[in-house]
Amino acid sequence: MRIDVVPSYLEPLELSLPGKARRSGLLDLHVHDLRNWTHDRHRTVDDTPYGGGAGMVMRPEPWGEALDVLADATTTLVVPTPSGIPFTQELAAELAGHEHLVIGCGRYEGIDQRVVDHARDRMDVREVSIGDYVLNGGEAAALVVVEAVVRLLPGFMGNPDSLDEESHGSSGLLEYPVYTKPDSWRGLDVPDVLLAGDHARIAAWRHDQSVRRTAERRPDLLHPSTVVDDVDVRVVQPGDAGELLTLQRACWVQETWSNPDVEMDALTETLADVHAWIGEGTTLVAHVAGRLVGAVRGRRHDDTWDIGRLMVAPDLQGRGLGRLLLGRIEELAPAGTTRLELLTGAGSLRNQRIYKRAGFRQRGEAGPGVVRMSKPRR
Ligand code: JD8
Repeated sequence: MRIDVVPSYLEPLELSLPGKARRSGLLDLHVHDLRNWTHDRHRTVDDTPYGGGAGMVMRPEPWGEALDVLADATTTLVVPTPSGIPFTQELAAELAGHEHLVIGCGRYEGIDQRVVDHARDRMDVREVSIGDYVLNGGEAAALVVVEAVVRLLPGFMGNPDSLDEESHGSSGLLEYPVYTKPDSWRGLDVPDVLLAGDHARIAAWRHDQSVRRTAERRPDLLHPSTVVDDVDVRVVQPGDAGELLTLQRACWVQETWSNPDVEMDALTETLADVHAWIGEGTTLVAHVAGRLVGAVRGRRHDDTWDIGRLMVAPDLQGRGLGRLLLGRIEELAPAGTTRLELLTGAGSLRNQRIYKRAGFRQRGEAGPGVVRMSKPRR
């Protein structure tokens, strides 16, 4: 593969991985100074923006001439920009199959838009962003793109299988935690399963760790079916009360661990109390393989849809089931309600993270050790 990078000061490209790829002949890498395509004494590459505004814009002419020389119809022009499509492992893998990439690194407020518009009629152009934050230029992004693409070049990775187990690899899960010697360090031990040599149990543990991490940190990556196979979510029936009482007690015991000073009425509720609360508002229950594994209730208070009793069986937590139930009960918010609200333990940080990811924001205390979280109804 040949890669041309404009403009030039990308010495880091000489080091590390691209350097190794060059030495192994897999990569033909060239970096160029855009000023080589200027003709004025000051070698000017920028000018003031049409329409006014702060900063400078990169002139089209040097870019046009550079691409006339460096690119042709087989080229893919990659232009890092905060307004680009997300640069992902999938896109990196696609680009790794291309013959020639030109990566155009902008500076200042960006490159005159006509450069990309003109190129689109002549070659494949990808405007990409490496993340939802703002850099001062495209160079760092070019480094990211080059490294992510080059390491996928056929023949580059010593053991290509390891690519599958990586985050964002073919499993779509985040990678599992890794350990090496010593097996005990500063009082922290390596998980026994990794020392026992039972490869089937190690593989199962690693997969479970990957699913838990992904649900915890990137539930957006989890395909609903990965959450928990064939979840059936329906409106509660009186006959569910018994299982609900069991689930409730299990979940609230857990809540006492992270909120030791909070009075947990639900812990001492009886079957009759359960029948009472499922009689108010709308309660959804989730079943997996016929087992009641989750629940959530919504009740209307004036313009607020009051969400509560969100429970997930302890052995199935961390797999997105809570998000699933939260999303379902949100959808049932009656017309005329403008806000969604819920209460949770001040110590229930994991729950709060799930609610924050779902758009809820803390709205102060709702009593000793209990916080109120809410969000506008969509
Ligand atoms: C290229 C100029 C700076 C951007 C005014 C700050 C990518 N994920 C990303 N964040 N930022 C970039 C990026 C920023 C760039 C250029 C990429 C060229 N700038 C500009 C617009 C606002 N300044 C990026 N990929």
